[in-house]
Amino acid sequence: MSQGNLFTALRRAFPADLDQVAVETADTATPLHYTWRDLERGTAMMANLLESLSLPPLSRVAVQVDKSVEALMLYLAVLRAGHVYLPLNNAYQAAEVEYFIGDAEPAVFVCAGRHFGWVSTLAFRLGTRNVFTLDDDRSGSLLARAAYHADVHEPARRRSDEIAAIVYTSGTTGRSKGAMLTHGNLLSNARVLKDAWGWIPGDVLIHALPIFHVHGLFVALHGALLNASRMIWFGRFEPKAVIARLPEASVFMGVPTLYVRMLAEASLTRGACRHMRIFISGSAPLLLDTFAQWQQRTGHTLLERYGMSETVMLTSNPYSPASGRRGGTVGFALPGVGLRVHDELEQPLPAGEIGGIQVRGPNVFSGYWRMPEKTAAEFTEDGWFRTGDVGRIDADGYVTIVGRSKDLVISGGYNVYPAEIEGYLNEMPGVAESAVIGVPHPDFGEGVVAVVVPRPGAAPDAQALIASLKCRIASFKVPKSLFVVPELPRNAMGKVQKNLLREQHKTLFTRA
Ligand code: MLC
Ligand code: AMP
Repeated sequence: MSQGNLFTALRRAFPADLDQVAVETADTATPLHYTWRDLERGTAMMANLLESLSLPPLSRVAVQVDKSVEALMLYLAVLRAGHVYLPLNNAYQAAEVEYFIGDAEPAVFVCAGRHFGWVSTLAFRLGTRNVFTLDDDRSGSLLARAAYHADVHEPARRRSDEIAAIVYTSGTTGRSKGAMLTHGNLLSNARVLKDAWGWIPGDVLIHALPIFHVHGLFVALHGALLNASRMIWFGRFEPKAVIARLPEASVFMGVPTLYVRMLAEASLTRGACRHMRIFISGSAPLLLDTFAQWQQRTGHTLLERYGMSETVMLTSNPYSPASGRRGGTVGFALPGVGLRVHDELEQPLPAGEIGGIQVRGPNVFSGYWRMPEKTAAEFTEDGWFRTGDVGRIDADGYVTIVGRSKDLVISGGYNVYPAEIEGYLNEMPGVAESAVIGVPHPDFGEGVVAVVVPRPGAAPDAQALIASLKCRIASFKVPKSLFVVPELPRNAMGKVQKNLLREQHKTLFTRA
C-alpha cells in the first residue's frame, strides 16, 4: 500500500533543525514556544494513545475544544494514527452535538472539560466509548493519558484516497451532511496553494482563525506546516493584539470580518504592515469597500480566494504582480481545478454570463458520509460538483461570485442555514411559520434576521423567541433581530418570497 498519509507529507516538510520554534502562543498568560520536536513528540504520544484504544481503522475522532496548540497536535495525531478527524464548532450546543455523534458514530470524542458532563452522557448513550477532555491551558484527560505513551510513532499507512477528515456542512434542507475529505484532497490542495501564494523560507504566519473549519484548519495550518513556517498563534481573534504582532509576521489569512475589525483600529498603519508579504481573504464575500480601504491604509492589496468545505480551495487571485488582484473577484481557477458556469438546463454558459458554478479536480471531496443519494444529487452526470454558488467567468478567466442558489447566510465567515433555524422556530409555542434571511451587516457581512408568523390567537414575544433559541443552538446562528408579522409574502406557487423580505430589511443593520 503506498504511503499517502497527509501527516507523513507534512512531517517530511519539518525543518532539519527540529529545535526551531514552530508555534508561539500570542494570547496565553505567558508566551509558550513549541518546537518542531514538540509537535513530533506530542503527536506521537497522542497517536500512541489512540492506538492503545484498539479502534477499528478509520474510526472517527470528534473534537469540540477551545483553540490551543495541543488541539492542533490532536488533529495531526488523528491523521498520524490513520483515523478520521471530525472537527466541531465549539459554539454548538447539546442538540447540535447529539446529531453529529448519532450520524458520525465517533469512537472517540474530545471535549472541553466544562462540557464533559453533557457530552459524555450523550456520547455514552449513543455508543461512543471514549470521551477525553482537553482544555486550552494544557490540562485535561487526553494529555494526562497521552503522557504515559511513547514519544515515537510510525505513522499509519494510508492511501491518498482514504478519508482523513469529515467536515459537516448543513444542507439547504434536512440535516447536516458530513463532507468526506481524503488525504489526497487535502495534500494536493495544500501543495497547489503553497505555489500559488508564493510561500518562501522565513515566512511567519499569524494564525487567528478557529481550527474547526476549513479555513483555519486546512488552508492556514497546512500552508504553514508545508513551508516549515513559524506560527504566531492566537486562541481568539483580537484586532489590536493581532496588529501589534504584524511587524514580526509575513502571512495573514482571515475572513472579511477580521479585516473590517482591523480597519477600525488606528494602529493599523503602513508601518505595522511593512514586513508583511501577503494578506489573504476568503470564506465570505469581501466588499470592494474593504478591499479599497485596506489598500489605502496599508499599501497592501488583499488577495481574495474562494473555496468550500467540500472542495477546499477552488480559485485564487494571482500572487504576483499584486496589480493582478482584482477586487470583487475571486481570481482564477487554481491549477488542476476545473471550474465552469452552467445554466438551469445544465448547459455551459459563455464567458461573462451568470450561472451555477460547477467544479472538479483532485481537491473535490469523495462524497457525503453515509448519504449516497445526496452525494449523487450534488454531482452532474459527467462528474462535476455543483457548488450552489452563482457567478461568472470573465473572458480573461477571472471568476466573480454574484450570489448563491443555496439558501445560506454567511455571517462573519460562519454558515447559517435558514432551514435549520426555521425548523427550531416553527416548533416553538405560538409560532405558525417562519422565514430566516440574511441582510447586510457592517461587521459580519450578513446578519441573520427571522420573520415569524404567530398561530391564530397567539402572540409570541420576539425577545422570548430569541432567548429560547439561544438556549438551544450555537449563538452565532441566533437571529440578531426577529419580527412577528401577520403573514409571509408568497408567490403564486405559494413559495415564500425571501427576496422581498431581504429587500424590506436590507438597511436594518446598516442604517445607523
Ligand atoms: C460571534 N458571534 C457571531 C459570529 N461570531 N454572530 C454572528 N456571526 C458570527 N460569525 C456572536 C456570538 O454568538 C456572541 O453572541 C457574540 O458575537 C460575541 O461572540 P465572540 O465569540 O466574542 O465573537 P468574536 O470572538 O468577536 O467572533 C467573531 C469572529 C468569529 C469574526 C472572530 O466569528 C470568527 O472567528 N469567524 C471566522 C469563521 C471562520 O473561520 N470561517 C471559515 C469557514 S471555512 P452573543 O449573543 O452570545 O453575545 C469556509 C470555506 C472557505 O467557509 O472558503 O474558507
Ligand atoms: P463552507 O461550507 O463553510 O465551506 O462555505 C463555503 C461557501 O462560502 C462557498 O460555497 C461560498 O458560498 C462561500 N465563500 C467562500 N469563499 C468566498 C469568497 N471569497 N467570496 C464569496 N463567497 C465565498
